[in-house]
Amino acid sequence: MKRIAALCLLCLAAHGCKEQAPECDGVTIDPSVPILAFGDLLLPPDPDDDSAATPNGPTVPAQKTIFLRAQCGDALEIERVCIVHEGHNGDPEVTAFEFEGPGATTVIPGAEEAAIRVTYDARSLNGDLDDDGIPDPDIGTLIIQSNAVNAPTLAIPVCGRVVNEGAAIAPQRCVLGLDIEPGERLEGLCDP
Ligand SMILES: [Ca+2]
Repeated sequence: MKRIAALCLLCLAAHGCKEQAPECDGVTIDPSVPILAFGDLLLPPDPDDDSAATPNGPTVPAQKTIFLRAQCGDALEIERVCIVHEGHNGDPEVTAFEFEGPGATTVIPGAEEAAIRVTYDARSLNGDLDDDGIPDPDIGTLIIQSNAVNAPTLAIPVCGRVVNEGAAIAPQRCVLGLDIEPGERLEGLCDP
């Protein structure tokens, strides 16, 4: 009887170890969401009062938060964070996405997480830039450069569109605006 009990304890211990220590060769980064899609938003009825939401839908500015969890023991070292995009309606002079979050060389201990809050704020309707009859969303990419082995350059699509109230238009596709392979590091994305 004693031998059976001892065997079972060994089983549990082995099982427990397997769950707590997944196979990994270094710290990994695990984003809470794969994309930040703001969807279709309306202009606020009073441009000077952002809190005056319309009854028919959410308005700009809008905010979403993504959490970055450090896994596999070691500390996650965030080197750079930025949002790459072409500006509202493709105009580089008009910023549509901004973020607040960890600055350069932020260290996140293993099993803890950092938050990045992204704001979408464009103050005119999105136009039809490619002449297919559908207003085109603003598409950006949130870039997180770190020492993570699974995604040293983590790229998160960020999308939003400002539309007329009651407009019946095709839903937007929120897709990554750059080519990156899993585990690949792209340098220079956050350089001005
Ligand atoms: Ca279009």
